[in-house]
Amino acid sequence: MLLSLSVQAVLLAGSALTRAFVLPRQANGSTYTVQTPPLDTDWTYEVGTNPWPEYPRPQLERSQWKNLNGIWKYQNASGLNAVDNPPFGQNLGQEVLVPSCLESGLSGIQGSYMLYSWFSTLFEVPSTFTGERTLLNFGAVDYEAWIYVNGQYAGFNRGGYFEFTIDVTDQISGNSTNELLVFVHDPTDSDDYVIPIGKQTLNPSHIFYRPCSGIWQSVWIESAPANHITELQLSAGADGSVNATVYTSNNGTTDVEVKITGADGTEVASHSGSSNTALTFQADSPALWTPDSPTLYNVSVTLGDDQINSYTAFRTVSRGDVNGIERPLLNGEFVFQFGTLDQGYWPDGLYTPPNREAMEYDLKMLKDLGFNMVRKHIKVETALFYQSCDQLGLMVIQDMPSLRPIQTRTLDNCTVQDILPNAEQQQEFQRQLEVLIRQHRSYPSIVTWVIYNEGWGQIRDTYYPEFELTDLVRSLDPTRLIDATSGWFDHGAGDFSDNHHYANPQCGTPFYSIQSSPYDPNRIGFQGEFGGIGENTTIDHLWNVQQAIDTINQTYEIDQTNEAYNYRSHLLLSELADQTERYACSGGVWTQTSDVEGEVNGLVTYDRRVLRPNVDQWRSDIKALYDAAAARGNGSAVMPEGNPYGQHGPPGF
Ligand SMILES: *[C@@H]1O[C@H](CO)[C@@H](O)[C@H](O)[C@H]1NC(C)=O
Ligand SMILES: *[C@@H]1O[C@H](CO)[C@@H](O)[C@H](O)[C@H]1NC(C)=O
Ligand SMILES: *[C@@H]1O[C@H](CO)[C@@H](O)[C@H](O)[C@H]1NC(C)=O
Ligand SMILES: *[C@@H]1O[C@H](CO)[C@@H](O)[C@H](O)[C@H]1NC(C)=O
Ligand SMILES: *[C@@H]1O[C@H](CO)[C@@H](O)[C@H](O)[C@H]1NC(C)=O
Ligand SMILES: *[C@@H]1O[C@H](CO)[C@@H](O)[C@H](O)[C@H]1NC(C)=O
Ligand SMILES: *[C@@H]1O[C@H](CO)[C@@H](O)[C@H](O)[C@H]1NC(C)=O
Ligand SMILES: *[C@@H]1O[C@H](CO)[C@@H](O)[C@H](O)[C@H]1NC(C)=O
Ligand SMILES: *[C@@H]1O[C@H](CO)[C@@H](O)[C@H](O)[C@H]1NC(C)=O
Ligand SMILES: CC(=O)N[C@H]1CO[C@H](CO)[C@@H](O)[C@@H]1O
Repeated sequence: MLLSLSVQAVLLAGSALTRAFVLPRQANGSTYTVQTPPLDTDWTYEVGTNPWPEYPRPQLERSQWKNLNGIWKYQNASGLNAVDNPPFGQNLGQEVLVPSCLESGLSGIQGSYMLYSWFSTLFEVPSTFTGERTLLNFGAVDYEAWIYVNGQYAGFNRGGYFEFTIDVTDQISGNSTNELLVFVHDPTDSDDYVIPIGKQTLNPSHIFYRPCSGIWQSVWIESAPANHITELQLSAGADGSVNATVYTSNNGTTDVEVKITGADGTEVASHSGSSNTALTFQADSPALWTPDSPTLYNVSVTLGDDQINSYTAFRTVSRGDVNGIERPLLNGEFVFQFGTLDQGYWPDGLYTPPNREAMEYDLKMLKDLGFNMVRKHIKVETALFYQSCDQLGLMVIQDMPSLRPIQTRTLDNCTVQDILPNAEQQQEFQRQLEVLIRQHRSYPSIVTWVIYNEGWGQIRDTYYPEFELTDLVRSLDPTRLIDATSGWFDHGAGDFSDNHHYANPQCGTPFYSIQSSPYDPNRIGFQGEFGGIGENTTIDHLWNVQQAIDTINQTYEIDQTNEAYNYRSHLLLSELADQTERYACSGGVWTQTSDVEGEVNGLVTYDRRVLRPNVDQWRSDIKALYDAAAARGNGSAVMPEGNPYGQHGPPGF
C-alpha cells in the first residue's frame, strides 16, 4: 500500500558531518498487522502496537527515559554492501513491530532468510530530559547492527544476545524529530559463519528451530549527566558482605554512594567510595535469598548528578564436601537443583515472548510444580526474565549460546568434517562469553555458567578450549560455579561431572552410556538433561508446519496417552530420586518446559494451552527428590583446608 507523505526538512548544524536532508513524516494509517503464525497463544492478539512497555534494565534504572518500541519501518536489503548506501530520509516499504524477530508472526513480516535488513523510526527527545547526554539503548539485535541517527553513523554492535548503549547526543537535535536508522546483518548458519546462534537454523529440523533476526529486545533512550554510571557490578554474600563496582563513562574516580534498603524501606547498608574500583562493605543481618524465600533488596547508587536504582540479594553459591560427596551449596547448604531445559521459544514471537505475563507464565508454572531452577538453554533472555527469576525464587543455570551445532561440511576431496570455529571465530565466541558474564553477573538467581552444550562448537582435535575458558569465566566471576561441558565431551574442566541421557537419568552413578563420561567424584554429579518424553497433541496445539510435523517421530519417546506420559514421568523422576539416594546426584534438568516446533516433549504444549503433568503426582515426585537429597546431604558442608576464595566460594562454609 502506498502511503501519502508529508515531509519535514530538518537542518542539522554544528558538526563536520552537517547535511540537510528530508525526513518522511508518516501519514496516519499504519499497515502493520500480526501475520497469522503457525500456532498462536492467548497473548498473541493482546500485544498491540506498544509492546514491552516496562523499563527494560531493572538493575540500572534511570528515571528519565522513553521507550522507542512500537511500529517501525522495515525494508529487506540485498546484501552487506547495502550498508554503504543507507536510505536516509526515505520511507521504507513495510512496517514492523519492534521488538520482534522478523521470522515471527508478531513482527508483521514473518519472513525467512532475513539476512540483511533496514529498520527506521522517528523519535523526539522529551523536553523533560535534563541530562547533558542522551543515550540510545538496544536490549538485543541479532546479529550485527549499524546505527545511524539523523544521517550520521553512531555505532556498531556484534552479538545477537547482548545489550548495547550508544551516546547519540552529538547526532540528535534536541527538540525536533530525529531519524533512527538501523542496518542488521544476521547470517545465522549460512555459508561459513560460525557464530553464537543457539538453536537457530536457516533449515529447521526437529530440535533446531526457526531463527530470529533483527531487533528482538526493547529499544529506548534515556537522559544522563555527562559523567554517568555505565555499569553496576554487584554481589552480596550470605555473610552480609557486599562487593560493588560502579563503572562510569569517564573511567575516573568520582565519589559514589551505594545504599541498600529492605522491602519496608529500612536501610541495611550504605557506603561511600570511588567509582571504577571495587567497594566492599557489610550489611546488617540481611535476610538471605533462597528459592523458598527470595528476598530482594533495593539498591540506589548516586554519582554526582546521576542517580540509578537497582537491586540485589544476599546469597552465596559455592561447592563443598557434604558427607563425602561434592555438592553445590547455596548459603553453605546443599540444595538439590531441579529444573527444566528452558528454550525460551514462542510460536508467535519466537525469541521474543509476547509479553511479560506470558514470559512469567512459564516460570510460575515451574514454581507451582515444585521446580527450583531453570536451565536457560543456549539462549540469553531479556533482563526482565532474570528479574522475574530473582523475584520468584528460581535458580538459573545460564548457558552460553552455542556455535553451529552438530553440522558437517564436505570438503573438495569429499572428506566430511564437523563445522567447528576457526581461530578468529573461537576468539569472537570467547569475547561474547565475556560479555555474557559481564552483563549478567549481578543477577542473584544465576548460580552456574555453562560454556559448552553437548560438544556443539567445542574444538577437541587440537586442544580443549574449555580449560582456558573456565579460567576466564572464573576470573570474571568468582562467585558462581562453572559447568564447562554440559553433556558429551568432558575432559575434566569445571565444577560439574554432567551427564546427558534420555530418557532415563544416569546422575552421579557408577553406570554411564556412550557419549557421556563416567561420574567423576572430584566434581559435582549432575544430570544436565534427561526425560524428553513426548506426547503428541492435536493439530490445534501443534506448530502447523509440515516439515516440523514430519519430525515429531524423532522425539526420544512418544507416549500415546496422557496417562502413559504421567506413568513414564513418575518412573523417570523416581529413578532420579533413587540415584540421589544411592549415588552422588546433586541435581537434574528435565527436558523441557514447553514443546517447540516439531518437539512435542514439553510440560506444556507450544501454545501453553495444555499442561501435560498430573500436578499432584509431579509435585509429590519432585518433593521426593528434595527429600532424598536432604537425607544424604544434611548438615553443613565441610570445606577443604586452604580453599581459595573464588575457587569454591568464600571461607566460612
Ligand atoms: C530478502 O532479500 C534476500 C536477498 O535479496 C532474498 O533472498 C529474500 O528472499 C528476501 N526476503 C524477503 C522476505 O523478501
Ligand atoms: C527544548 O525546548 C524547550 C522549550 O522551548 C527548551 O527549554 C529546551 O532548552 C530545549 N531543549 C533543547 C535540547 O534544545
Ligand atoms: C570484589 O569484586 C572484584 C571484581 O570481581 C574482585 O576482584 C574482588 O576480589 C572482590 N572482592 C572481594 C572482597 O570479594
Ligand atoms: C573508558 O574505558 C572504556 C573501556 O576500556 C573505553 O572504551 C572508553 O573509551 C573509556 N572512556 C574514556 C572517556 O576514557
Ligand atoms: C524498591 O524499588 C522498586 C522499583 O524501583 C520500587 O517499586 C519499590 O517501591 C522500592 N521499595 C522500597 C522499599 O524502596
Ligand atoms: C582432505 O582435505 C583436508 C583439508 O585440506 C585434509 O585435512 C584431509 O587430510 C584431506 N583428506 C584426504 C582423504 O585427502
Ligand atoms: C517419521 O515420519 C516421517 C514423515 O511422516 C517419515 O518419512 C519417516 O520415515 C518417519 N520416521 C520414523 C523413524 O518412523
Ligand atoms: C502427531 O499428531 C499430528 C496431528 O494430529 C499428526 O499429523 C502426526 O502424524 C502425529 N505424529 C506422530 C508421530 O504421532
Ligand atoms: C542426615 O544424614 C545422615 C547421613 O547421611 C543420615 O543418617 C540422617 O538420617 C540424616 N538426617 C535427616 C534428618 O535427614
Ligand atoms: C488519529 C489517529 O488515527 N492516530 C493514530 C495514528 O497511528 C498510530 C499508530 O501508528 C495510532 O496510535 C494513533 O492512534
